[in-house]
Amino acid sequence: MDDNQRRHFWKENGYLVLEEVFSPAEVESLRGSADRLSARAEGLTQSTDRFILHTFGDGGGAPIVQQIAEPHELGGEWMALARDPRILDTVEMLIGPNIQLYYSMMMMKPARQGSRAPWHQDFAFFVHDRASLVACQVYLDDSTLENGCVRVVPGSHRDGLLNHFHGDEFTEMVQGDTAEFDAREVALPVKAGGVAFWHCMTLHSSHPNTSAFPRRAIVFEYKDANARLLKGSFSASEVRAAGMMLRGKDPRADLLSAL
Ligand SMILES: O=C(O)CCC(=O)C(=O)O
Repeated sequence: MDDNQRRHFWKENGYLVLEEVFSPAEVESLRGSADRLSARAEGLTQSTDRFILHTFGDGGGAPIVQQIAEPHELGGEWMALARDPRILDTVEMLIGPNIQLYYSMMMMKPARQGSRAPWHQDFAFFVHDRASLVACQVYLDDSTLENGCVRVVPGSHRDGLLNHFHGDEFTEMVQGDTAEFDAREVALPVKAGGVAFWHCMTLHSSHPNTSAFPRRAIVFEYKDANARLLKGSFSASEVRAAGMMLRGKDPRADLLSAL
């Protein structure tokens, strides 16, 4: 696909997969960094803001690291990855030239224990005044049907925000019957070194990892620097990301210089 075809595909479908963006040597080096990140959770018995742990089965085993929040704050290699032009050129094509990093999250999805992500739209977690945010997932391992690759509903980014609330409570998943999504879903297996992008309104989910292999991947959420947070559960990240301009013009620059 050339850039025009990619743009068109994205507009129609709300997702895009690029294979072989990073070389095997780069992936190997990122895996080593991911191992070092996980090692920092050694000795923890419960989750912290940084390390989200999970204990499986009867609770007798040691908790394992499921997710690591904001790895770009913990290692220069993750920040470099967030800034990599091979990613940002595509992000620019999708949301325009003024790009901020909103948050990052390492998904460890361990062998046989990585859990499912129910159907959701990322935008529900951080409603902005415009839907110009994009998730970019970089795969450190092959992502397969067996180890719980991401699934998307093509075109769902054009259908608006669905209800993620049960009464007053935000449930982190779309409420109601989701069988229709299962019927329309497209699974996105991507090899290590590949990258998947999805629109902040695109319905997506993933199944548990039933394989003997982990599915490690890092998600970067990028936003058009002009998009303003209205409400959301990522307010700490919003504070962290303030000033995290990666490319283009900071809309606050004129404001600040006028002070
Ligand atoms: O990596 C996964 O399995 C799910 C990722 C996801 O749903 C998200 O980052 O919003």
